[in-house]
Amino acid sequence: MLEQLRDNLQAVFKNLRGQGKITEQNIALALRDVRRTLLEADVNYGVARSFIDAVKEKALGEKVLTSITPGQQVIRIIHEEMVHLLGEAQVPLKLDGLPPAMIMVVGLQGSGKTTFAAKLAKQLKSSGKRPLLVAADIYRPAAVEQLQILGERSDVPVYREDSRDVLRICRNALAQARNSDVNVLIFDTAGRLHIDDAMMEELSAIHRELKPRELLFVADGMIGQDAVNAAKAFNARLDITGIVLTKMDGDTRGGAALSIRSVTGKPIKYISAGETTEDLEAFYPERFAGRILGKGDVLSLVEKAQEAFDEKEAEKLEKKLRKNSFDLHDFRDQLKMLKKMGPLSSLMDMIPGAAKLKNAEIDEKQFLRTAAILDSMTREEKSRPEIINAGRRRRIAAGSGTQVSDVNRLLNQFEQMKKMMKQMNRMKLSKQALQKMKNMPWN
Ligand SMILES: Nc1nc2c(ncn2[C@@H]2O[C@H](COP(=O)(O)OP(=O)(O)OP(=O)(O)O)[C@@H](O)[C@H]2O)c(=O)[nH]1
Ligand SMILES: [Mg+2]
Repeated sequence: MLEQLRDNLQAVFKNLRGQGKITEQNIALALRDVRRTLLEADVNYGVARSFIDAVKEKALGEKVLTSITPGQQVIRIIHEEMVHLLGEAQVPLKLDGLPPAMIMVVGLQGSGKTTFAAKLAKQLKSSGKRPLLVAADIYRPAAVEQLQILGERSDVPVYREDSRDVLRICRNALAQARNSDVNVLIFDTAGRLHIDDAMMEELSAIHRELKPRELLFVADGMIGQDAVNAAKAFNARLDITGIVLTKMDGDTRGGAALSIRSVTGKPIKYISAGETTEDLEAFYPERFAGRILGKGDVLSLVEKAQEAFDEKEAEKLEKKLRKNSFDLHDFRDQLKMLKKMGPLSSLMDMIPGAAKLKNAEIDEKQFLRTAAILDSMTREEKSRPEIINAGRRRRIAAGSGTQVSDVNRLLNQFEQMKKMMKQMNRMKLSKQALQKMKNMPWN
């Protein structure tokens, strides 16, 4: 999914990261590349422009240039802005209120409405709802049959009727639902080749009468800006409540995904990347941005570690971790290497979910204090931290010009770190990434 876009952005980022010192001009050049990449991915022109403007403004306003990792900061801002562009938070379906909740599925011909309706029905069913699919496409020959088959496959009932009056079919379906235990109705409507007035009026009529809680526009992710324009037109007529992006498994360039929220002001609620039920996922802007940016943060962290650590050291350490024989000698070595990697907070920022670890508060001064404490320990103490009793703690504190509480804190930190490393061990990362991440002393 979106490989081309991701690869192109990664190339720009690599360039940015490689530069120790970054000037305003470097940023401008990098952003020009990002903009070109977005346009190549078929992102709406206006959307790409305001995206770049927003990133530029933040980058120049946030003292990025004087930070120690300016390249990283720019990438972080791009990530933030991308999450913003995609809508920030996941927006769930509104199914509350008096049952049955009604979901109307609309969109251009062949965009994947019927497939989506069946997938959604199945997901809702497995989450305990009792859905009914309504065959409201009476135009395309075999459309009703198709829904019937997909419904059977999903084990969800289908309401169908031999009538040429769509509004009547929908009305009857609702009546039937009210007389049964059905609590979600999903209307699969007819596709249009273009925005067509008569058909749009038909949808409007259903919408006005039934007032469905959700009016989902299904957009074919492969057709890029055409999908965005169609979404805009549907939204203008029908005031949609959300968007479903389909065919994200194909060689979609990503333009529709990145523009549609901004152009319509409506949230993307689902993405579908294949033809089975499992391929339908709720849309999370943060995750999606992560995909586009290639989980860049974790990768860049690994890259950073690669620069500072020597391969052999890393292997040695991994062996120790495997055997769980990581001790304070290693801790001391880690601190030395860590110094080469720059400020801790910037590293923390790069690990998803590590922000909370900041409470561990390892600042630069403490860094030196920690090193002094470690240097005041005997070899044996470093190899077997468990022997460091109260008397030894007092001696170490005196020797390093610190307090016993500092020594205690360090030993606690070391314990925490070992625990984190164990957790890291369990993370499903590539072998190489794992190896590098385990080298992070502050874990
Ligand atoms: N690869 C892929 N194909 C999909 C996806 N969703 C739907 N399709 C395929 O796209 C084609 C059209 O899907 P339908 O669900 O029939 O689309 P529709 O919008 O209901 O079409 P009309 O009712 O004719 O307007 C079918 O061949 C589906 O199998 C998807 O996420 N990925
Ligand atoms: Mg259909």
